[in-house]
Amino acid sequence: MRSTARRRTFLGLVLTATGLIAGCGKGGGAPGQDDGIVVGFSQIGAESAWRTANTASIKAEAARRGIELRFADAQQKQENQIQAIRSFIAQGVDVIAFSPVVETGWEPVLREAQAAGIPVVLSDRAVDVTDESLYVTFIGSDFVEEGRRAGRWLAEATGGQALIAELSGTPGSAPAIDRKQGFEEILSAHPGMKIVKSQSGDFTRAKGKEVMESFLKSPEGATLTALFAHNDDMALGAIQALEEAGIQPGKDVRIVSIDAVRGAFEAMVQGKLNCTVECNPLIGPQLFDAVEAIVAGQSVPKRVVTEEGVFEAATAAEVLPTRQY
Ligand code: GZL
Repeated sequence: MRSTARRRTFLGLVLTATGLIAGCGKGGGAPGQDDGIVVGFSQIGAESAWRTANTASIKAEAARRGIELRFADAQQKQENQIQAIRSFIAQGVDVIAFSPVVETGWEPVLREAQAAGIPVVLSDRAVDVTDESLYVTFIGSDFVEEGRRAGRWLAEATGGQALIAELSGTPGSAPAIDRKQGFEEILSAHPGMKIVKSQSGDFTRAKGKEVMESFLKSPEGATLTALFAHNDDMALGAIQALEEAGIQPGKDVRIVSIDAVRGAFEAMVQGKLNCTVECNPLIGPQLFDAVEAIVAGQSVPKRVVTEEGVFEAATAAEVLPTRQY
Protein backbone atom coordinates (compact mmCIF):
# COMPACT_ATOMS: atom_id res chain seq x y z
CA MET A 1 0.00 0.00 0.00
CA ARG A 2 1.59 3.36 -0.99
CA SER A 3 5.11 3.65 0.50
CA THR A 4 4.85 0.11 1.78
CA ALA A 5 3.85 -1.11 -1.69
CA ARG A 6 6.75 0.83 -3.24
CA ARG A 7 9.12 -0.82 -0.74
CA ARG A 8 7.62 -4.23 -1.42
CA THR A 9 7.77 -3.65 -5.16
CA PHE A 10 11.42 -2.67 -4.84
CA LEU A 11 11.98 -5.71 -2.65
CA GLY A 12 10.11 -7.78 -5.22
CA LEU A 13 12.37 -6.48 -8.01
CA VAL A 14 15.51 -7.12 -5.95
CA LEU A 15 14.42 -10.62 -4.98
CA THR A 16 13.30 -11.41 -8.53
CA ALA A 17 16.60 -10.15 -9.91
CA THR A 18 18.51 -12.31 -7.48
CA GLY A 19 16.14 -15.24 -8.03
CA LEU A 20 15.22 -15.20 -4.32
CA ILE A 21 11.51 -14.47 -4.66
CA ALA A 22 9.76 -17.15 -2.68
CA GLY A 23 6.31 -16.61 -4.09
CA CYS A 24 5.42 -15.06 -0.79
CA GLY A 25 2.66 -12.83 -2.14
CA LYS A 26 -0.57 -13.82 -3.88
CA GLY A 27 0.21 -15.27 -7.32
CA GLY A 28 3.88 -15.78 -6.46
CA GLY A 29 4.94 -12.10 -6.65
CA ALA A 30 6.25 -9.99 -3.77
CA PRO A 31 3.60 -9.58 -1.04
CA GLY A 32 0.94 -6.96 -1.51
CA GLN A 33 1.51 -6.48 -5.25
CA ASP A 34 -2.27 -6.47 -5.46
CA ASP A 35 -3.81 -3.52 -3.62
CA GLY A 36 -4.74 -5.45 -0.46
CA ILE A 37 -3.37 -5.03 3.04
CA VAL A 38 -0.96 -7.72 4.24
CA VAL A 39 -0.67 -8.28 8.00
CA GLY A 40 1.80 -10.58 9.74
CA PHE A 41 0.39 -11.84 13.06
CA SER A 42 2.40 -13.75 15.69
CA GLN A 43 0.02 -15.50 18.12
CA ILE A 44 1.23 -16.88 21.46
CA GLY A 45 -0.16 -20.36 20.95
CA ALA A 46 -3.34 -22.33 21.67
CA GLU A 47 -2.91 -22.71 25.46
CA SER A 48 -6.47 -21.90 26.51
CA ALA A 49 -10.07 -21.56 25.36
CA TRP A 50 -9.55 -17.80 25.55
CA ARG A 51 -6.64 -18.00 23.08
CA THR A 52 -8.62 -20.20 20.71
CA ALA A 53 -11.45 -17.64 20.70
CA ASN A 54 -8.96 -14.80 20.23
CA THR A 55 -7.40 -16.51 17.19
CA ALA A 56 -10.82 -17.22 15.70
CA SER A 57 -11.82 -13.56 16.10
CA ILE A 58 -8.63 -12.33 14.40
CA LYS A 59 -8.83 -14.78 11.48
CA ALA A 60 -12.56 -14.20 10.92
CA GLU A 61 -12.22 -10.42 10.92
CA ALA A 62 -9.26 -10.44 8.51
CA ALA A 63 -11.23 -12.66 6.12
CA ARG A 64 -14.33 -10.48 6.46
CA ARG A 65 -12.31 -7.40 5.48
CA GLY A 66 -10.33 -9.10 2.69
CA ILE A 67 -7.05 -8.53 4.53
CA GLU A 68 -4.26 -11.05 3.81
CA LEU A 69 -3.34 -12.50 7.24
CA ARG A 70 -0.04 -14.31 7.62
CA PHE A 71 -0.51 -16.14 10.93
CA ALA A 72 2.23 -17.79 13.01
CA ASP A 73 1.57 -19.87 16.18
CA ALA A 74 4.54 -19.55 18.58
CA GLN A 75 3.58 -22.46 20.87
CA GLN A 76 4.16 -20.11 23.83
CA LYS A 77 7.83 -19.56 22.99
CA GLN A 78 9.22 -16.02 22.72
CA GLU A 79 11.97 -17.15 20.35
CA ASN A 80 9.35 -18.36 17.90
CA GLN A 81 7.59 -15.00 18.03
CA ILE A 82 10.82 -13.12 17.38
CA GLN A 83 11.56 -15.43 14.45
CA ALA A 84 8.08 -14.87 13.02
CA ILE A 85 8.39 -11.09 13.33
CA ARG A 86 11.75 -11.20 11.50
CA SER A 87 10.12 -13.25 8.76
CA PHE A 88 7.29 -10.72 8.41
CA ILE A 89 9.91 -7.96 8.11
CA ALA A 90 11.68 -9.89 5.33
CA GLN A 91 8.36 -10.40 3.55
CA GLY A 92 7.71 -6.65 3.69
CA VAL A 93 4.20 -6.91 5.17
CA ASP A 94 2.21 -3.72 5.67
CA VAL A 95 1.68 -4.15 9.44
CA ILE A 96 2.99 -6.54 12.08
CA ALA A 97 0.72 -7.43 15.00
CA PHE A 98 1.46 -9.79 17.87
CA SER A 99 0.40 -10.89 21.35
CA PRO A 100 3.68 -10.88 23.33
CA VAL A 101 4.00 -14.01 25.47
CA VAL A 102 6.06 -12.08 28.05
CA GLU A 103 6.64 -8.35 28.64
CA THR A 104 10.41 -8.11 28.10
CA GLY A 105 13.01 -8.97 25.42
CA TRP A 106 11.32 -7.28 22.45
CA GLU A 107 13.36 -4.08 21.85
CA PRO A 108 15.88 -5.51 19.30
CA VAL A 109 13.30 -7.04 16.97
CA LEU A 110 10.95 -4.06 17.33
CA ARG A 111 13.84 -1.79 16.32
CA GLU A 112 14.34 -3.96 13.24
CA ALA A 113 10.66 -3.53 12.33
CA GLN A 114 10.92 0.23 12.91
CA ALA A 115 14.05 0.42 10.74
CA ALA A 116 12.17 -1.45 8.01
CA GLY A 117 9.34 1.09 8.25
CA ILE A 118 6.77 -1.53 9.30
CA PRO A 119 4.31 -0.37 12.00
CA VAL A 120 3.68 -2.75 14.93
CA VAL A 121 0.41 -3.26 16.82
CA LEU A 122 0.27 -5.00 20.22
CA SER A 123 -2.75 -7.32 20.50
CA ASP A 124 -4.00 -8.56 23.91
CA ARG A 125 -0.79 -8.16 25.94
CA ALA A 126 1.68 -5.30 26.50
CA VAL A 127 5.46 -5.11 26.23
CA ASP A 128 7.89 -3.42 28.63
CA VAL A 129 10.05 -1.16 26.43
CA THR A 130 11.91 2.10 27.12
CA ASP A 131 10.87 3.54 23.74
CA GLU A 132 7.09 3.52 23.19
CA SER A 133 7.56 4.63 19.57
CA LEU A 134 8.43 0.98 18.87
CA TYR A 135 4.71 0.19 18.62
CA VAL A 136 1.79 2.22 17.33
CA THR A 137 -0.96 1.03 19.69
CA PHE A 138 -1.79 -1.60 22.35
CA ILE A 139 -5.26 -3.15 22.08
CA GLY A 140 -6.21 -5.23 25.11
CA SER A 141 -7.76 -5.49 28.53
CA ASP A 142 -6.92 -3.67 31.74
CA PHE A 143 -5.47 -6.68 33.58
CA VAL A 144 -4.88 -4.76 36.81
CA GLU A 145 -8.59 -3.92 36.96
CA GLU A 146 -9.45 -7.54 36.22
CA GLY A 147 -7.38 -8.51 39.28
CA ARG A 148 -9.11 -5.84 41.38
CA ARG A 149 -12.53 -7.12 40.26
CA ALA A 150 -11.60 -10.66 41.30
CA GLY A 151 -10.36 -9.41 44.68
CA ARG A 152 -13.44 -7.25 45.28
CA TRP A 153 -15.76 -10.15 44.49
CA LEU A 154 -13.90 -12.53 46.83
CA ALA A 155 -13.82 -9.96 49.65
CA GLU A 156 -17.57 -9.47 49.29
CA ALA A 157 -18.30 -13.21 49.03
CA THR A 158 -16.20 -14.18 52.07
CA GLY A 159 -16.77 -11.18 54.31
CA GLY A 160 -13.08 -10.41 54.00
CA GLN A 161 -11.97 -13.71 55.58
CA ALA A 162 -10.17 -16.14 53.26
CA LEU A 163 -7.05 -18.31 53.07
CA ILE A 164 -6.33 -18.19 49.36
CA ALA A 165 -4.52 -20.40 46.86
CA GLU A 166 -3.43 -18.52 43.73
CA LEU A 167 -2.89 -20.15 40.33
CA SER A 168 -0.98 -17.50 38.42
CA GLY A 169 -0.47 -17.17 34.67
CA THR A 170 2.67 -17.46 32.54
CA PRO A 171 5.61 -16.01 34.54
CA GLY A 172 6.62 -12.60 33.17
CA SER A 173 3.45 -12.14 31.13
CA ALA A 174 1.47 -8.91 31.38
CA PRO A 175 -1.76 -10.61 32.53
CA ALA A 176 0.03 -12.60 35.25
CA ILE A 177 1.92 -9.58 36.57
CA ASP A 178 -1.01 -7.16 36.41
CA ARG A 179 -3.79 -9.46 37.64
CA LYS A 180 -1.70 -10.30 40.72
CA GLN A 181 -1.05 -6.60 41.30
CA GLY A 182 -4.75 -5.72 41.13
CA PHE A 183 -5.82 -8.65 43.33
CA GLU A 184 -3.22 -7.85 46.01
CA GLU A 185 -4.19 -4.17 45.94
CA ILE A 186 -7.67 -5.19 47.12
CA LEU A 187 -6.28 -7.68 49.65
CA SER A 188 -4.21 -4.91 51.22
CA ALA A 189 -7.50 -3.46 52.56
CA HIS A 190 -8.61 -6.84 53.97
CA PRO A 191 -6.20 -8.20 56.63
CA GLY A 192 -8.39 -11.30 57.00
CA MET A 193 -7.61 -12.36 53.40
CA LYS A 194 -4.23 -14.01 52.80
CA ILE A 195 -2.60 -15.76 49.84
CA VAL A 196 -1.08 -18.84 51.50
CA LYS A 197 -0.09 -20.73 48.29
CA SER A 198 0.87 -19.27 44.91
CA GLN A 199 2.34 -20.93 41.82
CA SER A 200 2.10 -20.58 38.04
CA GLY A 201 -0.19 -22.93 36.12
CA ASP A 202 0.93 -21.29 32.83
CA PHE A 203 -2.69 -20.57 31.85
CA THR A 204 -3.34 -24.24 31.01
CA ARG A 205 -5.98 -26.60 32.44
CA ALA A 206 -3.52 -29.50 32.82
CA LYS A 207 -0.97 -27.45 34.75
CA GLY A 208 -3.71 -25.86 36.85
CA LYS A 209 -4.85 -29.33 37.95
CA GLU A 210 -1.29 -30.45 38.66
CA VAL A 211 -0.45 -27.39 40.77
CA MET A 212 -3.74 -27.57 42.68
CA GLU A 213 -2.98 -31.22 43.51
CA SER A 214 0.37 -30.12 44.94
CA PHE A 215 -1.33 -27.32 46.95
CA LEU A 216 -3.73 -29.85 48.48
CA LYS A 217 -0.84 -32.10 49.52
CA SER A 218 0.92 -29.17 51.28
CA PRO A 219 0.47 -28.31 55.01
CA GLU A 220 -1.71 -25.33 53.99
CA GLY A 221 -3.91 -27.55 51.77
CA ALA A 222 -6.46 -28.40 54.45
CA THR A 223 -6.78 -24.73 55.46
CA LEU A 224 -7.69 -23.35 52.01
CA THR A 225 -11.05 -21.59 51.78
CA ALA A 226 -10.63 -19.85 48.40
CA LEU A 227 -8.91 -20.09 45.02
CA PHE A 228 -7.95 -17.18 42.72
CA ALA A 229 -7.04 -18.47 39.25
CA HIS A 230 -5.63 -16.04 36.68
CA ASN A 231 -7.71 -17.77 34.00
CA ASP A 232 -10.70 -20.11 33.73
CA ASP A 233 -8.72 -22.97 32.19
CA MET A 234 -6.54 -23.27 35.30
CA ALA A 235 -9.64 -22.96 37.51
CA LEU A 236 -11.30 -25.85 35.64
CA GLY A 237 -8.20 -27.98 36.16
CA ALA A 238 -8.19 -27.07 39.87
CA ILE A 239 -11.89 -27.99 40.12
CA GLN A 240 -11.01 -31.48 38.89
CA ALA A 241 -8.23 -31.75 41.50
CA LEU A 242 -10.55 -30.61 44.31
CA GLU A 243 -13.25 -33.11 43.35
CA GLU A 244 -10.72 -35.95 43.17
CA ALA A 245 -9.65 -34.99 46.71
CA GLY A 246 -13.26 -35.16 47.94
CA ILE A 247 -13.50 -31.38 48.34
CA GLN A 248 -16.55 -29.52 46.96
CA PRO A 249 -15.37 -26.76 44.57
CA GLY A 250 -17.54 -23.64 44.84
CA LYS A 251 -18.66 -24.62 48.35
CA ASP A 252 -15.78 -25.82 50.56
CA VAL A 253 -13.45 -23.66 48.47
CA ARG A 254 -14.86 -20.50 46.82
CA ILE A 255 -13.39 -19.98 43.36
CA VAL A 256 -12.93 -16.81 41.33
CA SER A 257 -11.17 -16.79 37.97
CA ILE A 258 -10.77 -14.61 34.86
CA ASP A 259 -11.70 -14.86 31.16
CA ALA A 260 -15.46 -15.74 31.24
CA VAL A 261 -15.13 -18.54 28.68
CA ARG A 262 -18.03 -20.96 28.08
CA GLY A 263 -16.51 -23.65 30.32
CA ALA A 264 -16.55 -21.23 33.25
CA PHE A 265 -20.28 -20.56 32.78
CA GLU A 266 -20.95 -24.29 32.63
CA ALA A 267 -18.98 -24.78 35.89
CA MET A 268 -20.94 -21.94 37.52
CA VAL A 269 -24.24 -23.54 36.46
CA GLN A 270 -23.01 -26.73 38.19
CA GLY A 271 -22.14 -24.73 41.32
CA LYS A 272 -18.42 -25.57 41.03
CA LEU A 273 -17.17 -22.05 40.18
CA ASN A 274 -18.46 -18.91 41.90
CA CYS A 275 -17.35 -15.99 39.73
CA THR A 276 -15.51 -15.28 36.48
CA VAL A 277 -14.21 -11.84 35.50
CA GLU A 278 -14.56 -11.21 31.77
CA CYS A 279 -11.47 -10.74 29.61
CA ASN A 280 -12.75 -10.24 26.09
CA PRO A 281 -10.79 -12.20 23.42
CA LEU A 282 -12.96 -10.99 20.53
CA ILE A 283 -10.68 -8.11 19.61
CA GLY A 284 -10.41 -8.85 15.87
CA PRO A 285 -12.62 -5.88 14.89
CA GLN A 286 -10.65 -3.43 17.07
CA LEU A 287 -7.36 -4.84 15.79
CA PHE A 288 -8.21 -4.41 12.13
CA ASP A 289 -9.81 -1.01 12.70
CA ALA A 290 -6.38 0.04 13.94
CA VAL A 291 -4.58 -1.70 11.04
CA GLU A 292 -6.76 -0.02 8.40
CA ALA A 293 -6.36 3.37 10.08
CA ILE A 294 -2.57 2.97 10.21
CA VAL A 295 -2.35 1.94 6.55
CA ALA A 296 -4.59 4.91 5.63
CA GLY A 297 -2.16 7.21 7.41
CA GLN A 298 -4.62 8.10 10.17
CA SER A 299 -3.59 8.45 13.82
CA VAL A 300 -4.73 5.81 16.32
CA PRO A 301 -4.82 6.04 20.15
CA LYS A 302 -1.76 4.60 21.90
CA ARG A 303 -4.06 2.46 24.06
CA VAL A 304 -7.41 0.81 23.23
CA VAL A 305 -9.04 -0.86 26.27
CA THR A 306 -11.58 -3.65 25.71
CA GLU A 307 -14.91 -3.37 27.56
CA GLU A 308 -15.60 -6.17 30.09
CA GLY A 309 -17.90 -7.30 32.93
CA VAL A 310 -18.06 -9.66 35.93
CA PHE A 311 -20.29 -12.77 35.97
CA GLU A 312 -21.53 -14.71 39.02
CA ALA A 313 -23.05 -18.17 39.40
CA ALA A 314 -26.51 -16.72 40.13
CA THR A 315 -26.90 -15.43 36.55
CA ALA A 316 -24.77 -18.04 34.73
CA ALA A 317 -27.64 -20.16 33.33
CA GLU A 318 -29.39 -17.08 31.96
CA VAL A 319 -26.23 -15.55 30.42
CA LEU A 320 -24.64 -18.76 29.03
CA PRO A 321 -26.76 -18.90 25.83
CA THR A 322 -25.70 -15.35 24.97
CA ARG A 323 -21.96 -15.99 25.20
CA GLN A 324 -19.92 -15.82 21.96
CA TYR A 325 -16.86 -17.74 23.27
C1 GZL B 1 -5.48 -12.29 28.53
C2 GZL B 1 -4.77 -13.41 27.80
C3 GZL B 1 -4.61 -14.59 28.70
C4 GZL B 1 -5.94 -15.24 29.10
C5 GZL B 1 -5.55 -16.67 29.12
O1 GZL B 1 -5.69 -11.20 27.69
O2 GZL B 1 -3.49 -12.96 27.38
O3 GZL B 1 -3.86 -15.57 28.00
O4 GZL B 1 -6.45 -14.79 30.32
C6 GZL B 1 -4.68 -16.76 27.89
O5 GZL B 1 -6.62 -17.59 29.10
O6 GZL B 1 -3.95 -17.92 27.86
